[in-house]
This record gives sequence, C-alpha cells and structure tokens, in this order.
Amino acid sequence: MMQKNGFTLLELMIVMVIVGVLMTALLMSGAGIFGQSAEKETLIRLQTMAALLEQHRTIEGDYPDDRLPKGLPANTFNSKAEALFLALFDAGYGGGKPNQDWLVNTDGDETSKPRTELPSPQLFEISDAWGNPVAYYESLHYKTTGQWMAGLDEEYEEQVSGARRNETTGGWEEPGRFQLISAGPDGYFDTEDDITHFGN
Ligand SMILES: [Ca+2]
Ligand SMILES: [Ca+2]
Repeated sequence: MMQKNGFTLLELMIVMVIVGVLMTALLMSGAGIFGQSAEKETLIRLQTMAALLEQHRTIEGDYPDDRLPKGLPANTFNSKAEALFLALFDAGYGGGKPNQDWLVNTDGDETSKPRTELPSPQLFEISDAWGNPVAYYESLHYKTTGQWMAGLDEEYEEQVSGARRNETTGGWEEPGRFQLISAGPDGYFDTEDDITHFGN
C-alpha cells in the first residue's frame, strides 16, 4: 500500500543544494543592490538630482539659478551648488528634495539666519558619495566657472572648474539644460574619474 510519494534522501539532498545555490545568488544580488560602489551611488545621486531639476522646471518654469541671491553674505566657494541647495530647499518650493543625508558644507559658510525650510543657517551643498559638492552649472551661465572646496578624505582644497564642452563638437554638453558633475574618487574636478549625469 505504501506509495512512493515522498522524497528520497537523494532527492532531498538535490533540493537542498538547489536551495543553497538560490540563497547564495539572492544574497549576492542583494549585496549588489545594497552594498553598491561609491561610483554607482554617486551616479544615482546625480540622476536623482537631474530628475528633481526637471521637476523644478515643470513647477517653476525654469531650472534653478546657479547664482546666489544678491546680498547673501557667503564666501566665493561652492556658490553654484549652494544656489541649487537654496532653490530646492526653499520653504516656498513644493517640489521634491534630495536626501538630507547628502548635504555637506565643505567651505563651512553660513548666513545670519536660516534661509530655507531647514532650521540650520548653513549654506549647504549636495554631495557625491565621497562628501564633495556636486558641481551644478545652469546653461545660461555655462561660461562662468565655479570655485570649489573639494578633496580626498575631507582634506578640502580650493579648486576652479567649469561646465563641460563636448570633445568632438566643441559645443556645450547639455545645451539649454544644466550640468551636474562629481569630482569622482580622486576628489579633483577635471580628471578622468569625474562622474556626470550626461554620461562622460
Ligand atoms: Ca557652503
Ligand atoms: Ca576627478
């Protein structure tokens, strides 16, 4: 009467091996998703910011100005990134905002009182995965270079860098739009490892 409807020991062992392989594959893909490299993390931040800038244009009619409001008592560093921060975190702006964990202040400047919906008077920048400001250039002022405080392991140095031209055509990258540029793993702008939202 005994039907052979259960698993034999061999079949059980095969099933356990398959389950083990599947678990390993799942854990490894999980590591790919959650333990991603700083490069991938930075690219995701740039793409997120680019989407938020498009949303800003939809809501406000244009991309955020990359110049600080007149009369703001700020130093000369990171001003294009700080202008972007002020626009996206403005108390009157209803669009999406970058993760607050991404905010840094590598030049340490602040205003006399808070200028955004945040309680802090610090003039923040939105950072890449290495804690350096993401350079923001709005196409109306591509000719104006930026002064940046960026470096390796929070050893910040004064740097000057500007919007990118296409190496083949000589024209601006992202004409009529904006550029977002991370200094990359080496902490210096205008080197090979820089990361942009426009793919070079
Ligand atoms: Ca700052
Ligand atoms: Ca670099």
